[in-house]
Amino acid sequence: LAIQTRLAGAHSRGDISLMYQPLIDAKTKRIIGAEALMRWTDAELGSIGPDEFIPVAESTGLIIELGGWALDEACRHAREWRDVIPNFHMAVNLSPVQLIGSDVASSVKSALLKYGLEPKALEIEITEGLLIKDPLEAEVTLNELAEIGVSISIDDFGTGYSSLSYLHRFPFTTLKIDRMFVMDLPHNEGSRSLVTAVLALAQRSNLKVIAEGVEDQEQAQWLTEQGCDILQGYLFSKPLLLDAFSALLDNRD
Ligand code: G
Ligand code: G
Ligand code: G
Ligand code: MN
Ligand code: NA
Repeated sequence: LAIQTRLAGAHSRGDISLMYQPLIDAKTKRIIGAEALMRWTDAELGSIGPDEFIPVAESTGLIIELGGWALDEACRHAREWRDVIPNFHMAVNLSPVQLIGSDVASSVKSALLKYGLEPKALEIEITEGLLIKDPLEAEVTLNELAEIGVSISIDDFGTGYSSLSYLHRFPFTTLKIDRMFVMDLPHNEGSRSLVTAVLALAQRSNLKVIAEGVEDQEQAQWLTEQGCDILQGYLFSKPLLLDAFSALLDNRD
């Protein structure tokens, strides 16, 4: 309850921020984008992770305000960073609550227009919860987003209950392999065959693949050899504050 009360005023106090984790082109090992990740530091409660406060924000409906702000903020910086890296794209997490309970296609359109950002510079990440709970509503909203021309990725792929048929039913452009499957690569036989199968499926379906939680060179090399497009993880960088991310782009070789 303390969390719920404090969270209600967090945004207006300026206690909510975004961090940016680099997305790395597997072939060139260069930064080609970022995932925006929300952070909350409260004066009384300290720093609280999104795994803890996002569910609270979802159950109170506050996620619509917070998520709308995050979308705007991420688009603003994507526009700046696109001047530094021509094909830069920004990935933003959207909660199922935003997808169902708000006109998210309009918010996306406004944010792109406001900052003069090309649709393909924005990638919307969604988890599969929504697809299971309300597939009809999800289909309508995701088709609206696809119509705008933004990329749509399925986050945490492999951890939930989505069947492979979802990949065809919904207009996904990108699949993010959850770090649970990346963690034991390349030595664990089970992870290896799962990731190989996912990459083959993605190639046949024209989906881009991002591997999350890449922590060592061996994983990066194996994933690159198998045809994974984009790598994300502590090997390259942890999520960074705005200024640190800008500095990384300015100082790249
Ligand atoms: O060297 P530094 O700690 O700033 O690099 C952070 C990480 O970002 C490195 O692991 C590096 O591999 C990765 N990276 C990806 N693309 C680039 C780039 O274009 N320039 C630099 N300097 N680092 C990059
Ligand atoms: O940043 P971290 O890796 O700790 O994120 C943990 C979880 O919180 C991830 O599943 C991530 O998708 C989610 N998350 C982080 N930022 C946001 C956000 O802005 N909106 C939503 N809906 N989820 C987020
Ligand atoms: O949206 P999603 O749940 O995928 O958010 C990514 C989460 O994974 C963030 O909380 C981020 O801080 C975390 N993360 C990013 N890279 C790594 C990594 O290499 N290892 C681990 N353990 N966590 C990571
Ligand atoms: Mn994500
Ligand atoms: Na994920």
